[in-house]
Amino acid sequence: MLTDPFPERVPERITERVTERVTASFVSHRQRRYLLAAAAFTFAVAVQGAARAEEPVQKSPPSWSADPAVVEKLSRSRPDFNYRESEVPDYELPDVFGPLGKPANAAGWPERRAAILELFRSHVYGHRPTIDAEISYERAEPPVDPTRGQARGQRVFCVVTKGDRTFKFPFYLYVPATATADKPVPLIIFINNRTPTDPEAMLETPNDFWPLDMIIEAGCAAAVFHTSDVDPDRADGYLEGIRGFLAEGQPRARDAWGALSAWGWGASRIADYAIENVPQTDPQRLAVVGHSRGGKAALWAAAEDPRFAISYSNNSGCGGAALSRRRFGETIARITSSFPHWFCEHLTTYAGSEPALPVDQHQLMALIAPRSAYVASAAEDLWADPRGEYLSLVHAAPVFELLGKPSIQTATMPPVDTQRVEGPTGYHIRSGGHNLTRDDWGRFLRFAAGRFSL
Ligand code: GTR
Repeated sequence: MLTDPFPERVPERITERVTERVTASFVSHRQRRYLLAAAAFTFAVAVQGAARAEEPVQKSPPSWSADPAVVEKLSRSRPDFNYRESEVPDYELPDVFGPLGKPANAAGWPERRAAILELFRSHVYGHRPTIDAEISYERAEPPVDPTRGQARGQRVFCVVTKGDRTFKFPFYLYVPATATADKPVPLIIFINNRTPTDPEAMLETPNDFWPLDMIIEAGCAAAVFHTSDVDPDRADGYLEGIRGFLAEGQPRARDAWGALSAWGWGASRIADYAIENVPQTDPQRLAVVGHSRGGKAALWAAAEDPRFAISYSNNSGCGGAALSRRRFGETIARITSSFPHWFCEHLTTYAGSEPALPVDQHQLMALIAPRSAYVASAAEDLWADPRGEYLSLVHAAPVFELLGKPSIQTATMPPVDTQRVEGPTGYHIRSGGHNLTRDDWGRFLRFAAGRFSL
């Protein structure tokens, strides 16, 4: 059992200076502990020096660490899972550049990227099939406008036709009333995994999970679809969703796509629709957002579809932003037995043997580089491993760097309820539990304003 690798109480300002760029994928967990111990020592010397000179030591807010009371409570309620930093097993991450190693320069990245993508497809999310079907769109009656004149809405069906069979899924798209083809706006596509969106209900009660009012006010167009309309969120829903439809009822292969990938595919079909049919939206400024299982899908959506300029994952945890090798909170064994339909079947091979998995989730962030990856955690959502979610971004930094877009590299986490933005990457940890709130959206939209020059 190892001690916490991150000296939480060390003021961040000083730790940052000493540990910056200690993030390359070839630095093992053990080496990092050594470097961080050195950082702590340097800090102690600095503090001593400051005390001698009788200069006031500048106080920075402490970086986040889990509330011991929450750790205790969760450890009691789920004793089979680890919530203690001190019990995170020693681990060594796969090289962030994948099996081909670090290239001499950015020109070598596409080949590395392709190899990593293939590993994720084969071992984690599955391969999407070749789509031998026709895809078209049907507009239904326009929906009511909960923004009261600030936006124009559409209700659309994506229609997939194969021979004489069809599969349809609906989505909503709202464009700010001021957007024109000459002044197109970013489009933020939300993968909704909770209560289906109902604009009628939003007339009465604003929707905090998908706050259309905030998105429109920020100057962006907004689209939303429900996960289960594309592929049911049930282990026995295969034949009712797009996967079963395209496979013509054939059982799925061990490395075929899971529901997370199908949901990401749905987001890409909305992107297609907007690019072709909604000139008020800007194809260069597309974002995809998801919470929890939707957050896992949003990351993979951006890995599969390079048109997404930003991928936001909120509390995405295991199989999302969190490093699997930390085995903190939810594990591969748990997720593949509770939600076997989310991933490719092959992922079950790594239940209890994470070190054998040829990739880890920092490489999922790397697949998004040099585009934007935004990770959000919640302080009490230890099941999703906030530190593991943050570290994925940090360990992807060498790829962002290679591609000329330096990203978050600071090993210590930011304090709760603050936002850290570095180049194309962003992170925050909100106080409270597992949820997507207006507070999270506020930070997402601030980040979008920066990236999309709003
Ligand atoms: C949990 C699951 C998580 C997360 C969450 C959600 O039960 O263990 O991986 O995805 O559901 O989607 O809300």
